[in-house]
Amino acid sequence: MIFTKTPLCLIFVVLILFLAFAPLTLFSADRTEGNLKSTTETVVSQKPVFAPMPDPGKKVPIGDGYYLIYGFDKRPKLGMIIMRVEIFSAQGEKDTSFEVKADSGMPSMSGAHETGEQTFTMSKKGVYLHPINLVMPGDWEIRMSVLKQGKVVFRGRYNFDL
Ligand SMILES: [Cu+2]
Repeated sequence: MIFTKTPLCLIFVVLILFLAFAPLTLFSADRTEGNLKSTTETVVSQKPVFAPMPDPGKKVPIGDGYYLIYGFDKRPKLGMIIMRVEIFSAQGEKDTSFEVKADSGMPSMSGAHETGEQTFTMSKKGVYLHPINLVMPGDWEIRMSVLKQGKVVFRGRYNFDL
């Protein structure tokens, strides 16, 4: 009698244990995932990512078929240079409804030369312009943000040696 009952009892106990702990396990897995996700989002919002851009003069896609072409008034050298940016639609029409911002500095001297994000001005010919002061030789980085109606649609960086 005992021998026939034991397996049934065992199965019953295992079943009850499973029912009792399964929801807990699911819940804690869910929570861990939520925590991880929010941690990642926090990191992203604190440190925006700037992807390396193609060289000056080349098309840089900025989403929705739009692209920009950036360059400088002269080959970057010590002193003040003017960065110029033009934005075009997929049809190749110039678009001046964006806002372009940039910060620049030396990655090897983080915080030493950064001016903070500054907004480009618009020339009569529809070119976004911004002066950048290259105060010493070495590695430089320009971090550019393109905004549409206040929202960032593109971030890119240009690294060069002086
Ligand atoms: Cu420096």
